[in-house]
Amino acid sequence: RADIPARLLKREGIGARVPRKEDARHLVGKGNFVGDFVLPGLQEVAFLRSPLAHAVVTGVEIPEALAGKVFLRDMMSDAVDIGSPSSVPTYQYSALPPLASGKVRHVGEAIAMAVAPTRAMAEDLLEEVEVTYDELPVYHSTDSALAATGEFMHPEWKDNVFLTLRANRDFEELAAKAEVKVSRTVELSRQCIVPLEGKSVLAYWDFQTDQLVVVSATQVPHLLRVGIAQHLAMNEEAVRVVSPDVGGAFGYKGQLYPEDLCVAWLAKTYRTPFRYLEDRREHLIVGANTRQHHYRLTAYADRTGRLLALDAVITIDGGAYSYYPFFVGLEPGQAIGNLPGPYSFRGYRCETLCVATNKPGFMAYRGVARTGVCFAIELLMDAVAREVGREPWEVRLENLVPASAMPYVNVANKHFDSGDFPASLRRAVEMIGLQAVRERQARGEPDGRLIGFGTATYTEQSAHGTTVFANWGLPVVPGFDQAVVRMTADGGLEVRVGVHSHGQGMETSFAQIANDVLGIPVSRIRVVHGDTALTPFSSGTYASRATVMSGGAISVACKELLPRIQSIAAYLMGVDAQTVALIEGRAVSGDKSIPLSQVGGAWYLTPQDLPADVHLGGLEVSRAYKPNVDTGTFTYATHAVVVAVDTETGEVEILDYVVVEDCGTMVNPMIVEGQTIGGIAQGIGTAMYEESPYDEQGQPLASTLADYILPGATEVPRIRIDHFETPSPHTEFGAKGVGEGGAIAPPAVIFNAVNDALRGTGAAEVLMTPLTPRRLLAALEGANRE
Ligand code: SMO
Repeated sequence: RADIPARLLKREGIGARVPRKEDARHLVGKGNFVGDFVLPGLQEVAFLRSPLAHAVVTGVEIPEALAGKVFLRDMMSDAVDIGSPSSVPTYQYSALPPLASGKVRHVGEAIAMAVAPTRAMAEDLLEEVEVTYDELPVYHSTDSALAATGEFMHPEWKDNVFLTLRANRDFEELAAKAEVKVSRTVELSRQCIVPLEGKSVLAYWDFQTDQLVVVSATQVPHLLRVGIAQHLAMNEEAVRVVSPDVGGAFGYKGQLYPEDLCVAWLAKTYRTPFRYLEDRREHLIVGANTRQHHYRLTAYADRTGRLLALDAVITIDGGAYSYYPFFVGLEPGQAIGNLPGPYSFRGYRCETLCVATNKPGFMAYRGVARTGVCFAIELLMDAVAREVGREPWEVRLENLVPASAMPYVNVANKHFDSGDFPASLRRAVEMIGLQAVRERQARGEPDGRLIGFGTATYTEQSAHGTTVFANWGLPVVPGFDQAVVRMTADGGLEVRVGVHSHGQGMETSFAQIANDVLGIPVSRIRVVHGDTALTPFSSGTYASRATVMSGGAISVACKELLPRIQSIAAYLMGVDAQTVALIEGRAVSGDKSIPLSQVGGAWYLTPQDLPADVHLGGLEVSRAYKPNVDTGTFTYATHAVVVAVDTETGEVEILDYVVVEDCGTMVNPMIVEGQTIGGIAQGIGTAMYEESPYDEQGQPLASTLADYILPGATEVPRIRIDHFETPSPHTEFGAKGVGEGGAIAPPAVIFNAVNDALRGTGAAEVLMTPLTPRRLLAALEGANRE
């Protein structure tokens, strides 16, 4: 291939800004979501939900006329409660019934379901159902749950703690050497995940294949299939899961939910189609919650601000139930493992409690615990800088793992593979023009607003290997992935993967990966995903893993297919296979070339044109792939922001936002930027707007989008992005994963910037998300009183 101009080889391959193939159908409203399916006889499902947060259900009365239309748990004898097993020591198991039996443990827990031709009719049926309750004490907070002395959340529990994790590495010894000790308590509020499309599931019986078909908005179609088979006592081959277009997932759609099981059970039992579509109010009340972490932190440093040790207690409000298969230990595990961030200190003590309360269960959300830990360590880092009287970014430079130390194993046993953390920080500071910002800050704004600068650097582990999952004690631990690639008779390519694309642009970027190896135009490469009948097993799309894992599998499969295509082409052209290159859908050797349709046509349709030995391999390859280490890849980034704070109204405006990120080899920089900006929009929501508070009775106080505030276009500033591109030494083409990163740093940088702006006002400091005007004004008032 030496004589082929690089321009030709790379036009659509890895690194090209190829427009997203999937956008066309969405831009004209032709996406195919669960809500779009039309099936004869389809019945819609509605759930009767508990108005109480904690109660014994003493009776349910269903009028006789509703027999066969309204269902309770005890009618579903072949369904088992959703399990959430984990072998992590200290973990207390919770069973999540598909419909409540005996007890309800949060407002909105489903007690009965009704089926009817429309959702409205199904809801009307539920009006006829009478439920009686005996109220129980409500654990509305981790404090009240920890104070409980009896009537714990689940049978056989000895307290209200899901699990406790502890780490201690050389803490006492290194803390004793510190000259400076800085403590802070910081907190992130409970929030919802709010994908555009809520939880959605449709199920029917396919009599032709004799299968239960579950069409679900899921990010883990194969794991959902495993889960449904296990929980409905079915053989896995009798279940097919289809995941069509999905309107965002973000962690919310990685679980087997009670509603999935109920709808699947109806279709299995009655062999007619049923569907449930979560509405927005249900999402805000019942949908898995996220982000709520509480940190008590102490940094031990020398007089220059160099950290020696970190001490932390993390408390996570885990809600009422642990889900399947990614149990409630995911967040505490990621929190204790990632709190040390990208820093090089060597003393670490941490205790992490995950407490059960009367709220919906807790789930990872884009960034998985790292939004919390980044907020915690980065606010603490600024506090240390203030204590030692230095620029916060300079103190960070002292503490970041330097490029010369790579690869580096940190105090929490994270194996950083490559990259230059300090350089990303320096570049971000340069891009934001810090000196000019400081001058502007000192000058003062004409309108009296205060200017502040904040920065944060984080790492994001992806491509977790089997041993990492196994250490979390999960029931499913596949740290690998697979791809099937098949050349068609007319020279096109089909790529089958078990991960699912729901906004990430994989239909484009995966085609680019195949194009990079086989030179087939992206327009002739079809990426098939979202159907367990058509795709190889995969644990699914989460943890920013798809490009590294499935992308890697596509690449190795294509590399195995390449010589087969070359040898057929060589025979047809009468040249040596070594001389054949594939470019833009043609096999090229010297001045000879043939279209790949001749290669495919010869193999599939006119094999008599080929010698027998060319046939053996075939033009379809299935390959499994995992990176060459189990410890994953580490994308990193520095975010930096300038804000203006109005101390009269409490409003904060983001004036500038820059990102310097390194996700290794970029398959499509345009998609990397889109992912980063989308993540930042969600991170701004966490930082400034989104909150799902509960009162002392466990009642959710934000149940519509009028009181659960999301950022819109006017709240998201223009974001400037620069890329470093340090290939991972451990992955197929150097990718590290980027899907979630953008959502990690926004709360940290925005709070650091606001606290920087408030420095002149005395002791005012904001330490809890979201940064509403009310919280900011309260911090100012509190400081003035002191
Ligand atoms: S929260 Mo993500 O889907 O790992």
